[in-house]
Amino acid sequence: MADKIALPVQLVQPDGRRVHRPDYAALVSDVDPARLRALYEDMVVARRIDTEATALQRQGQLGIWAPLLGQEAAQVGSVHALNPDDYIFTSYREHAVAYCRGVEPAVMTRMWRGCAFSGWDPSTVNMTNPAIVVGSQGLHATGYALGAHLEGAEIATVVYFGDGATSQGDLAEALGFATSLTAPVVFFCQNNQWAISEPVRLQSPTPIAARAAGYGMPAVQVDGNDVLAVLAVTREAARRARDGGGPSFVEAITYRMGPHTTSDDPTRYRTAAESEVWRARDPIDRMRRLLEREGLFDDAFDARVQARADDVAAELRAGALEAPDPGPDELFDHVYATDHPLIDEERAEYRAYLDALTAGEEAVS
Ligand SMILES: Cc1ncc(C[n+]2csc(CCOP(=O)(O)OP(=O)(O)O)c2C)c(N)n1
Ligand SMILES: [Mg+2]
Repeated sequence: MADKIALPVQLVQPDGRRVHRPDYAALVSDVDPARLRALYEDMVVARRIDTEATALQRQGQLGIWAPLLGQEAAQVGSVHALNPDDYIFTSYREHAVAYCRGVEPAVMTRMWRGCAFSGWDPSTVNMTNPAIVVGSQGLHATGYALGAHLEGAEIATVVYFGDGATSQGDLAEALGFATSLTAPVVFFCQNNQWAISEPVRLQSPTPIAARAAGYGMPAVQVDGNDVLAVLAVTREAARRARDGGGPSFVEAITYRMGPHTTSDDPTRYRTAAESEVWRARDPIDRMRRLLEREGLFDDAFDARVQARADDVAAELRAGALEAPDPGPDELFDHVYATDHPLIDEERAEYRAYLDALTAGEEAVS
């Protein structure tokens, strides 16, 4: 069956030229030179955060890291479309979203270093901690959006997930509930072509966005390496949610240029030729070419952006290395919001066990 999805929305070509697309261009007509430069800077800084965290993992300072390399435009463009009171639910790869939302880069590394059970307080930035259980955040977002809708809050809730997550039951349930109950949620799928070693064609023989029609929700495919196009389509979907128009589905077509995580070796399952094709579509190069064409890129700006990226990377490294290890008791602190007798009992039992170990060591020495 033929899909009914139009060509992916694109506003900037890989060579930096603008695409004549008045309908979507109108949604970003307010994006002035300063905002264009800010989008570029955020992408460069996000990539630097990613590089630094990857280096820290290779140096044994983080247990694992999930690189966002290649997905900077999908993340920066979409988060720039949101208001501070819009609420964000994410998976484990949305470091650029977290950065733009105001999460300190060093704080992002804590979970990956194994010294925090999650990371930040979601209520301070209106963005949840990373969901590792693939697709689970779809249901959390739909529930949150529904609650906001019932309370009359005019906000959008955005949920980020991958192409692989669309094969999860949780996502199917979330899409069903969201349309049946008119939940103001934006389903933002970063189709980065791979779910670890499984190519997207195994997740869906039709375009992923085409599935949304079956649930009765509007969907759009966008060039996920085009930060302006992503900004435009996400603004449209978020506005629909805030205006009571219900859920929308955005499929951002992008590419995971790096490994799934630092534990993965993608050369075992994909070709260098494929990666080369996507290297030519690098989202940061594209934005740089646009800025150059429009006379907005010069040495001073370049130096300023690089200096900012270096500062953020230094902060990330220092903060990650300084993060104190949690005490063993902290394991019990976040199970329930309030005290619970069973947890108290388990904490006491675990303490007694640790004391016995220490006593044993002292006896031996
Ligand atoms: C419910 C569940 N099943 C399996 C996994 C293991 N797992 C972690 S990431 C991943 C692939 C997810 O791919 P995708 O949704 O495309 O996101 P991406 O990693 O590409 O950003 C899998 C299978 C998991 N974390 N949770
Ligand atoms: Mg994927």
